[in-house]
Amino acid sequence: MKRLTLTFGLLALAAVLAACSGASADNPTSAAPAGSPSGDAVTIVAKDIKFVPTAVTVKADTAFDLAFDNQDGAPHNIKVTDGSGATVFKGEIVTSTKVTYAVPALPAGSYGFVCDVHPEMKGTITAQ
Ligand SMILES: [Cu+2]
Repeated sequence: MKRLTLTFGLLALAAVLAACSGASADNPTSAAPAGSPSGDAVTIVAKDIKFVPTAVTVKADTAFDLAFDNQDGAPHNIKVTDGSGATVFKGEIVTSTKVTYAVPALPAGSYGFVCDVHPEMKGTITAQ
């Protein structure tokens, strides 16, 4: 019984540590305006089952950080597809949180982005 208690205590501690480190990583409160192509960072917000903005521009042939701010209680992600519909990037599905996706360099062209959970949530990415 004592051993069981100790094991549970360690698990609880690990859970607390994981929660803490996650929270601090998610809290750099630098508020760049959504969608502005400032530098190499791009922000897309998901709110009310919609993406804001629905069109973003990035630098071609340059990997970039895509800040994804899901403000909904519903799960969303961002999947990037090329002109033929092939997936070129797939972000993890998150709920009520902000994450940063590392998107690989995109050759110049037009791309689509969509939520895997809600196919009606769509937008376009222009790499130029
Ligand atoms: Cu969604």
